Amino acid sequence: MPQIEFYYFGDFKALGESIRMLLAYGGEDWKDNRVTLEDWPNFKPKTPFGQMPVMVVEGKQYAQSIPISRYLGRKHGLAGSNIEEDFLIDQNVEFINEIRTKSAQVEYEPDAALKAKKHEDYSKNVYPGMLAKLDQILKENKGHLALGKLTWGDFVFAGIYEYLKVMLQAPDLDKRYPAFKKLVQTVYSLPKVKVYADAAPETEY
Ligand SMILES: N[C@@H](CCC(=O)N[C@@H](CS)C(=O)NCC(=O)O)C(=O)O
Repeated sequence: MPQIEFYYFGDFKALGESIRMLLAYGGEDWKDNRVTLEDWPNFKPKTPFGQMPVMVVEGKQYAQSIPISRYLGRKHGLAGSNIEEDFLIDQNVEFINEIRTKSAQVEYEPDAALKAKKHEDYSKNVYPGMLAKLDQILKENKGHLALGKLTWGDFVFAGIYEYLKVMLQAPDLDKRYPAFKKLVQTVYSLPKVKVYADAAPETEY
């Protein structure tokens, strides 16, 4: 029986992929439970927050994608070497999360006309500044999210990147910000992550 059971929607990388990649990077004995939309209503009430991802270690359930990623990063030598360095990783991971939540306000707007209006507004007034800031952060950190080296924050970025492109309605993000795609490739090229990704089911984002 695997030591760690991981649960997330099978058809998506989104909030689950950083954890899958960190489990692979750490050489963990883990099972990648890819939950279907059909099975989800039955599993949902059994999870801590009614959401996935969920990770089960020694029979105990843990939830929330960023804390799980942080935990695995600490466990596998991808955290800072003091609390100030940890702060810098957290700060920049939180910024990515802020971009995600802003774009979710648009993407999950049920009224189609309002959604289009919000998208136009955010595309003009919100996203450009945030994306330019993120690009600047990567440039100041030698292509990484923080500390000028590989940290668990890079896994969060790489895991969520394709999902962000969809949420931002920005299929041209690779072209506009080549540093983004390069960081994704850096993480996916790590040998154990590559083994995981090559064997993983194809998902769009
Ligand atoms: N803050 C949570 C958000 C988790 C979340 O939004 N999960 C979504 C999938 S990406 C979910 O489980 N949706 C199904 C539902 O709410 O029923 C995290 O980062 O883990």
